[in-house]
Amino acid sequence: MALQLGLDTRIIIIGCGISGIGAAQKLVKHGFKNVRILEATARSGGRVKTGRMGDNIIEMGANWIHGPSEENPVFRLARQYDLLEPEALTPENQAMEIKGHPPWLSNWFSSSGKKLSYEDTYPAVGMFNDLLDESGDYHDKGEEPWPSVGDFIRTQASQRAAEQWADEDPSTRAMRLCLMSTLMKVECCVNGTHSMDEVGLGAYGMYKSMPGLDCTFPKGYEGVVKNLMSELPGGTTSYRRPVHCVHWNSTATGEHPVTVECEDGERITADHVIVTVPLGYLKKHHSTLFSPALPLHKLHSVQRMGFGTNNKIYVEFDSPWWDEDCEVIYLLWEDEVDMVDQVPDLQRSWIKKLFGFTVLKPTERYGHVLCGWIAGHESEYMETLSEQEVTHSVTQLIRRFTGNPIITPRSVLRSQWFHDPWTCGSYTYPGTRCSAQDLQNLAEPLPAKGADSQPPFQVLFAGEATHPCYFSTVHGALLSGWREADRLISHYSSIKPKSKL
Ligand code: 6YU
Repeated sequence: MALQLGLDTRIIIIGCGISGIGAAQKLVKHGFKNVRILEATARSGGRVKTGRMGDNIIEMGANWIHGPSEENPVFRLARQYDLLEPEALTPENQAMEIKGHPPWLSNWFSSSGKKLSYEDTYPAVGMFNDLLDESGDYHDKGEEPWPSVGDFIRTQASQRAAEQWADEDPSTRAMRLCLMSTLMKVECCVNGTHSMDEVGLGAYGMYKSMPGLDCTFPKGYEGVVKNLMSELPGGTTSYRRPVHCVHWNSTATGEHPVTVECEDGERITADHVIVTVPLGYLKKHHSTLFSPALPLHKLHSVQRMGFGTNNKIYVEFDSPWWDEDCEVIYLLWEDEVDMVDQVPDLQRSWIKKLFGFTVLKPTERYGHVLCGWIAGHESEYMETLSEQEVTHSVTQLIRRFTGNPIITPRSVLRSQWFHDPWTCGSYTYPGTRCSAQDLQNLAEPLPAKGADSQPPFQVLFAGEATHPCYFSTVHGALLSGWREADRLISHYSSIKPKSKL
């Protein structure tokens, strides 16, 4: 059988996140015997990271399966491993077309301590959602009349507000524009960017959503990781083994063209290395991670693609201050008529970037726990503060917006993805100068087949940032790992055994 060829080939995978695990699982399943994962930290899962807050299971990284339906491989695995609630499996849930924005029931609070009604909020929410939908269309149109999604939304919203809300009193118009500032901050979190001014209008539509109403894992996202890991032979992964440099195209090592140099000085030779480190890490360390250096076109794509920060701040209360059916709480600052998504002074007003909270459901399981969301440089600054300082700012914020001067959280817990040395941020977004070519360049192996006289596919690239339309997600990461495993599988399947003389 042709596939038997190459099964002894040495394959090293850098990173034990979902893409690295997926690549290893597929290679092992196909009979490759010499697969090894080198992971910098002491755990598997990377940005899939389940934690605890008291008795509650919470997610520090990935939260939902985005688009849980048949074509989503994470959904299929979660179903196979029996990790989901029955509701997530229903045909109705799988068929819902939400385009990345679940139709959650919301409560709106303003900075003067007022609760807004549905009538107050729906005109601006409707206009904003239309503008977001329209932003996605520019990719297929092949034109980019504004450089960024932020510019497009801001100009169009001002114009449409002047036309459509001309008869409203000035305070109503102002409140609606402030509401759009909050929704811009929501989008900063969704996209993992500092500002929507940094997300390319033409590139925004490269991201594709799948049908299905986003769902969570009652016992934690890491269930997927644990089940996948159990399919690998024991000892496949070496933990606390950061890689310092991948030496490729090397003729000095005899049979094996690649040498992986670990930070502890160990040097491991290989035929192929699959690099799955996050784009944030690659941006910071590319010059030391590869020798020879990355080709220029690949490096430019690493630099052009965006990688930003989105953090969570979990807050637990003794009793709720939101409606029983509420799924998301939005905070509206009454001085933000300019549709801003950045604060003027990080130290004094970083907390203004927090758009609000999602409510952990069901209440019977979680009690009264909210998850606050904050993106961008304000989020990176938040990471530098002590837990007490974060708790203080969140408490003051909630007191102001509820008008309740004594409300006090029982506990607070936040993530710190920007200062995680192996991630350096949260996830990928399409920057203003990006195109589909950049994602293609990120995924391109070194050297490409037939590029020169060196053996092909010495260094392969997987990870969420390398998926052409599902970047920034767990399913994108998994598919990218499977893609690179398939690349090697078909490479060895296509090699004809040499006939014996
Ligand atoms: C999703 C969601 N979600 C919230 C937050 C975060 C992310 N995502 P990994 O980093 O996992 O693995 C790499 C490993 O490499 C790691 O273990 C390192 O330690 C190791 N490493 C690094 N350097 C090394 C070295 N030198 N040597 C050895 N090892 C090294 N995705 O599907 N649903 O709800 C969220 C969310 C706070 C931080 C998310 C979500 C993103 C996923 O978590 C992420 O993509 C994958 O886990 C990455 O796996 P990986 O294997 O590639 O890397 C236009 C437009 C766009 C709109 N985008 C909308 C999409 C929305 C994205 N949603 C995110 C939202 C949340 C809330």
